Amino acid sequence: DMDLGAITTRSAFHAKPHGLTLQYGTAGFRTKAENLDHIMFRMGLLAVLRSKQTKSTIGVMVTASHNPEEENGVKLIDPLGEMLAPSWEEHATRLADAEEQDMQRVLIDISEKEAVDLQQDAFIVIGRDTRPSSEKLSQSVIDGVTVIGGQFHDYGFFKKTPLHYMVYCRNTGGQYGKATIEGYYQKLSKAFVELTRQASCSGDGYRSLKVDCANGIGALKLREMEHYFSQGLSVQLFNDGTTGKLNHLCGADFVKSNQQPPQGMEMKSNERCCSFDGDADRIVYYYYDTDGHFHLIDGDKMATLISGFLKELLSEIGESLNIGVVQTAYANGSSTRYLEEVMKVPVSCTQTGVKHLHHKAQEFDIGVYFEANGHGTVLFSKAVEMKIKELAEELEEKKRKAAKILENIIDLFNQAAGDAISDMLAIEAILALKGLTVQQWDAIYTDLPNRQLKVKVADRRVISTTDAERQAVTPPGLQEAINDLVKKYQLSRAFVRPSGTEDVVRVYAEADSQESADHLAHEVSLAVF
Ligand code: NG1
Ligand code: ZN
Repeated sequence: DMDLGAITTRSAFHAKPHGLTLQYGTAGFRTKAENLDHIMFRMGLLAVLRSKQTKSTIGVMVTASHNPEEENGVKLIDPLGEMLAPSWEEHATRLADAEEQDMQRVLIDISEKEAVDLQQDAFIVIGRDTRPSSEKLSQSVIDGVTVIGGQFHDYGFFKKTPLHYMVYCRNTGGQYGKATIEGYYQKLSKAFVELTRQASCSGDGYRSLKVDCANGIGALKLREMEHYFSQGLSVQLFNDGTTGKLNHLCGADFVKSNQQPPQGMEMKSNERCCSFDGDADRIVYYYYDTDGHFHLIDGDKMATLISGFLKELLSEIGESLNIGVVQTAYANGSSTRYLEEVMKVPVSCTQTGVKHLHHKAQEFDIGVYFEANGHGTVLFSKAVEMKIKELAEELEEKKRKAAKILENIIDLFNQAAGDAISDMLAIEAILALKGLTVQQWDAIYTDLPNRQLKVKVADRRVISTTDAERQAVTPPGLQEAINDLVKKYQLSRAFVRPSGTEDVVRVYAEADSQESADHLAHEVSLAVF
């Protein structure tokens, strides 16, 4: 049973700042670290209730990903490594907002609504990023977990994705791979090394890559893992956290939003480089051409490379498995057009946030999903996995080869959630197998020039959207204003939506030239006020 008296007593040590209301958004709770102590304690409580209800291990990750170092956040991970179910997001918001005297009632209410068996055991796994505030905050999570009678394992520093993976493994009895970090690294590396062996090798030094680690967790993890895959790829790490500040002037978010290289990285022309974000679940590629122009290769182009490659393999093994790509409104218009019209791959658009993409991708035999900013992975249905295993044994040479490649590709993609290292190895393997240079990859299609802006408004929630966030419903008149502005430009498109992770409204515009995209974004941001 819940010892409500003890919970109330402990809760007083994690008091809620007066008047603070927070919402469980796309990425859980995020705000200034100093305002998060009570949230952490309460999410410890909630994770235990969720664990009892699902009779499974639940994950709690303390991180604010690419947000500035002073901020932090927390999110819960459901039994199969997935994002928290929507009804529980609402419980999280209610519990977070409850005043001290209402806590007991809210806890009882959630338990009753969700028919939680309070006698059931609960097990929670906890991970955190490298932010200075994360250690203390994860202690508050533990305080919540233990006071309500849960057991836990604290993994300490952790990349978000392996925590997803760990939750998945614990709940599926280890069939998916050993539930250890070591097991995860080995599985990825083995698949990668086998794939690169299957590639007919091109010139010297082809498989070396410069990686900007955003001064985050990716550097630690790559160092630990490097020796497992070094036969297939040598990585040179920059912004490895020894001197710089997390996500400061570096990392995937910086590179993508500023469309410029990170500081602290030496780049020669035509050299393939990539950036992770601070918690290493996002990756973007880029290079300088011989004229000194910077080329960004974002999530959309990764999705295109990957889905094109998978489609070729499927046609080689002659199976009519369906493959689809899932994007958001931020996907570059050129990528959508190329996927649909040239590659003839069905494309779906969902709301921002990987949970939406992940969910949609599960509808395909093979679902490739990426946000433009570099979050993503590939999901394979159980039926596909079985079919491929069969084919890898039985068929004639050519088909068997293709099936074997697919088998390794399946192992390479993290099925629980995207992971920068897993995506990086998959991309590197595909480039090697196809014998593509970074320029050839980039040349698949040309991005439409685009601009993203942030606008501060009094209350961003006055903006609501529909059609996967591409149309504004409120405030009245806003969508009409955007439509009129868009008409003034060629190949243009624009939309606005309230951010789920920052107190801003995001504006996106694309058009036939950078100047037009910049103008349009600026004009739309004026219409938001
Ligand atoms: P918000 O703040 O809701 O736009 C941002 C990213 C998402 C996702 C989340 C979670 C953009 C435009 N939005 O969400 O793609 O990465 O953070 O980290 O990049
Ligand atoms: Zn991230």
